[in-house]
Amino acid sequence: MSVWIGIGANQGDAVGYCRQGLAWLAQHPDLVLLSHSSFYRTQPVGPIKDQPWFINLVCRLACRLEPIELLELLQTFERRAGRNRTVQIPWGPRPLDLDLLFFHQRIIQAPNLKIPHPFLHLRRFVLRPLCDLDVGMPHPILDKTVDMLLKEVDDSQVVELIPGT
Ligand code: PH2
Ligand code: MG
Ligand code: MG
Repeated sequence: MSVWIGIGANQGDAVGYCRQGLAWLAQHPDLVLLSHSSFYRTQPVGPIKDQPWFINLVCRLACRLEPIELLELLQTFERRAGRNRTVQIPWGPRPLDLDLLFFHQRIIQAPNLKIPHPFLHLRRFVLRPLCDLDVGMPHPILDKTVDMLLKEVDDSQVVELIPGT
C-alpha cells in the first residue's frame, strides 16, 4: 500500500529533469521516497508521434497529504521545471510530467483528478517500470495485477531500459 507516481520528460536534459523530480519528491517534508524503478527510453504514445522520445520511470512514496494536495504539489514541481500548461499542447513535449498513478487502493473520479490514472493500463511505459517494483500490485478497478496488464498491453510501444539506472 503506497502512492505511485509516473515521471516523464522529453524536453531538454530529460534524464536530468527526471532526477530533479525525484529529488524534489524526496526532499518534501510530507513525503518519503521509498523506491524508484530503472529509467526507460520510450517511444511517444498518443496522437503526437512527431516529438522526442521520452524518459520514463515510476516511484513509490509514503505520503501524509490528501490526493488533491499531492496533485497540487506535483503541479508545483512541474512548473518549477519550466512547464507552462497554458501554452503547452496536450500530449505534446514537456520538461517534466508527474502523474499520480495509484493512491493506495483508492478510486477517485473527480473532474480534476482520476485515480487510478485512466490510461495507465494502456501504457507500456508505465506498466514496465511498475513491474520492476511490484509485479503483484492490483489495479483496483480492473481487478488485475500490473504484470497481467503488462502482458495484455500493445507490445509495439518501444520501451528500452537504460542500463545502470
Ligand atoms: N506522456 C504523454 C503522451 N505520450 N509517451 C511516452 N512514451 N511517455 C510519456 O510519458 C508520455 C507519452 C502525456 O503525458
Ligand atoms: Mg501529467
Ligand atoms: Mg502524463
